[in-house]
Amino acid sequence: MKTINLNSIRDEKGELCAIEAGRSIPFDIKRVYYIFGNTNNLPRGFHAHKKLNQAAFCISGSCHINFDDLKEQKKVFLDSPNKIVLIPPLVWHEMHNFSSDCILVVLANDIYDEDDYIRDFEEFKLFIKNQND
Ligand code: T46
Repeated sequence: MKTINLNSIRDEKGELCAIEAGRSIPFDIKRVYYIFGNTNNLPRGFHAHKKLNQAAFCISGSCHINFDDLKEQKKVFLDSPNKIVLIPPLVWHEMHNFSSDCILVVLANDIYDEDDYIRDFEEFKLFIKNQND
C-alpha cells in the first residue's frame, strides 16, 4: 500500500495540489467519490476489490485505513490533503477514526460495480487461496 506525497504549490494565497492521472497516480481515473459526515465515527470499508485500483486522501480532517493482503497488515493515517494512499485490488481495507470534519476522497479506475466487491473476510481468504493454487 504505497503512499504518495503530492508536492504543493505554496504562496501567500495558500496551497495548490494537482493530481494527474498516469503521473501522480498510476491509473486513469474513471470515478471520483467522497465520504463525509461520519460524525458518529463509525468504521467503514470491510471489503476487498477483485480488480479495482483506487487512491484515497483526506481533503479535510483525518482517518485511518487498515490494510491486510494476508501477507502484511498496514495502517495508514491520512491527515493531509498532500498524502495519498494507493489501494490496489485484493487488499482487505477498513476505515476507522474519522474526525468529524473528515472528507475522504477516493479516485477509482472504474465505475461502481458491486460484483467487484468481496465483503466477507472468509470469502476473501478463499478467493486469495484459489488464486494461488
Ligand atoms: C472502497 C472504500 C474506500 C455507489 O452507489 N456508488 C459508488 O461509487 C460507491 C463507492 C458506493 N455506492 C453505494 C454502495 C452502497 O450502497 O454506496 C453505498 C455505500 O458504499 P460502501 O458501503 O461500499 O461504502 P464504504 O465506505 O464501505 O466503501 C467505499 C467504497 O464503496 C469502496 O469501494 O474501497 O470506500
